[in-house]
Amino acid sequence: MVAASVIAMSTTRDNPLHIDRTGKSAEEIERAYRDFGVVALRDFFSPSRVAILSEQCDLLLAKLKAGEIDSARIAYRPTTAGVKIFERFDPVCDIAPAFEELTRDPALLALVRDLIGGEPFLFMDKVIYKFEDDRGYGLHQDYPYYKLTDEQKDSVVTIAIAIDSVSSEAGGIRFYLKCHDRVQPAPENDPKDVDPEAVASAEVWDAELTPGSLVAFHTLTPHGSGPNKAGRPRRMLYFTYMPGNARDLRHAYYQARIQDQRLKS
Ligand SMILES: O=C(O)CCC(=O)C(=O)O
Repeated sequence: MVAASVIAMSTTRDNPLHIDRTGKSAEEIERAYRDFGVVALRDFFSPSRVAILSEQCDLLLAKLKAGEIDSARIAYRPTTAGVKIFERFDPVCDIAPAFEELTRDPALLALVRDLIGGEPFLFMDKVIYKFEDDRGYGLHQDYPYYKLTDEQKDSVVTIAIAIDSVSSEAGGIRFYLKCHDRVQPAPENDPKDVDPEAVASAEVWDAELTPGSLVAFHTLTPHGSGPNKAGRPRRMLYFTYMPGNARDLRHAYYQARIQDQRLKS
């Protein structure tokens, strides 16, 4: 049974996309993920766990302000006025014990195992703070950014965990449903992104999440986000998993990111 408040947020009433984990079988969750390319599970983590994650965010921010964090893991984005603003730590788990512990949470790993069909390896981990006026992300699929092989594309999942509540006003994420069967055409000047025209007829889902809820989305699911107009940060964790040992791939991904950071600074 889908909760009434959730139905109101969904694009269609029969859409099992945004579901309450209680009473849902692993098969139902996996089917929703396979069909739509995204599935949201409400209140996956308890309020006390969320409080620990929130404290971890505050601690990291205090370290950032004290100049104690290596610049290679700090990323900025533009505000709506085009000013550079701090956005995320990427990677983060090696400097954040509460996040690292969460990546090994048994319920989370069981979910990921079901979705990727193998033993999860943490390929990418980051925390996005999305402060007020952060402009958000253009429409994209993660796949071209991760430099994966064609065989890997169906077995990579990102788990986005809400630490604060997420809504369109707070720079929430829009997911384009049932578009994860291919690499979508890119616009002329952004070869890694998705041309909005290519998915214009797709049904969309604007994520509305309570703290502790999560969204699992396929590496080919087009998504983007708007500016944060909520007058508060909108903090989310992103863990990307793939099966097997992807240590070299993870290393190559982060080496390339560090190189990019150096070129930008
Ligand atoms: O957190 C957001 O607003 C979007 C993040 C996103 O799209 C990404 O990291 O791929």
